[in-house]
Amino acid sequence: MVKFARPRRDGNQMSSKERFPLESTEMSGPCITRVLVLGGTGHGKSSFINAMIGEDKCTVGVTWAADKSITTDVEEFSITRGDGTITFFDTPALKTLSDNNKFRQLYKNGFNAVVIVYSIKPFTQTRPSLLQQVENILALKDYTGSNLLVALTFADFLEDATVEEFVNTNKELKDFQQKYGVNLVAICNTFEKYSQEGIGQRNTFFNRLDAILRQNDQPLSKKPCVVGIKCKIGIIVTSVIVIGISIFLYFYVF
Ligand SMILES: Nc1nc2c(ncn2[C@@H]2O[C@H](COP(=O)(O)OP(=O)(O)OP(=O)(O)O)[C@@H](O)[C@H]2O)c(=O)[nH]1
Ligand SMILES: [Mg+2]
Repeated sequence: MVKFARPRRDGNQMSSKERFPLESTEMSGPCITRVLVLGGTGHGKSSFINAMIGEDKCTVGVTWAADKSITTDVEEFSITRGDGTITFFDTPALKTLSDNNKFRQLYKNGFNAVVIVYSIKPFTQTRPSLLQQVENILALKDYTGSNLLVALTFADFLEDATVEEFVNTNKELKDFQQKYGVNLVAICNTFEKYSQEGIGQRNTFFNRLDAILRQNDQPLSKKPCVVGIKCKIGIIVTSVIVIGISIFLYFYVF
C-alpha cells in the first residue's frame, strides 16, 4: 500500500528560493508537501506541473503516438507557497515506474497527495488501463485514505460539456471515482499561466490540495495488509508443522 505522509514541518528542508505568487490559503508553519504526479504518457503530467508552479520548468512534448515518454525519469520541482514548500514529482511512463529506483525510494518515504493525470482528450487505450496501472503501482487495493486527486487535463476538449457529463460517459473513471471517493479537478494546461483562467485553475487546484492535506492531518491508519498477514500466518503454521514432524521422526521413527 502506498504510504502517505504528513507534510513535514521542517523549515531547514526548504530548498527553493522562488516565491509562488499566489496567496497561500490555510497552511500554517513551514512544511514540505510531497505531491506525486503520475498518469498516462502524453496526458499532460509535465504541463500540469508547469501550470501549477506557474513556470515552464518541466520539459513537455508530443510522443505519445510512439508510446515514448518525453519525461524519462522521476524529476522534482519545488515551489514556495505561503510559508511552506510544495514539491511535485514528475514521472515517466507508468509501465516503467515500478522498476524505477528513484520512484521506489520516494515511495518508501510516502507522499502527502497523489495527482492522477487523466486526459479528457481520448488517447489510445492501453492494457491494463491507465487507472488499473495506477491501482497496481500504488497498491490501492486496501486503500482507505483520501489523498488522491484526479486532474482531468485537456479540459479545453470538454467544449460545452461539463466535467460531470464527461465522467458519466466514462465508466472506468466513474467507477474509480466512486471506489476511492476521489476528487476531480478539470485543468487546461495551455492557459496562459498568468491569465485570469490560469490563476483561477491554480487556485482551485491548491484549494483542493489544502483540503486533502487538512483531511489527512492525522497520520493515516495503515490498514494491515490482509494478504501479508495471511501469508505470514501460513509460513508460521507450515514451519511449526514441519518442525513438529521432524522432531517426531527424529525421536520416534529413527
Ligand atoms: N490542448 C491541450 N494540450 C495539452 C494539455 N496538456 C498538455 N498538452 C500538450 O500535450 C503534449 C504532452 O504534454 P506533456 O506535459 O509533455 O505530457 P506528459 O504526460 O508529461 O508526457 P510524457 O512525459 O511524454 O509522458 C504537449 O504538447 C502539451 O502542450 C491541455 O490541457 N490542453
Ligand atoms: Mg512528461
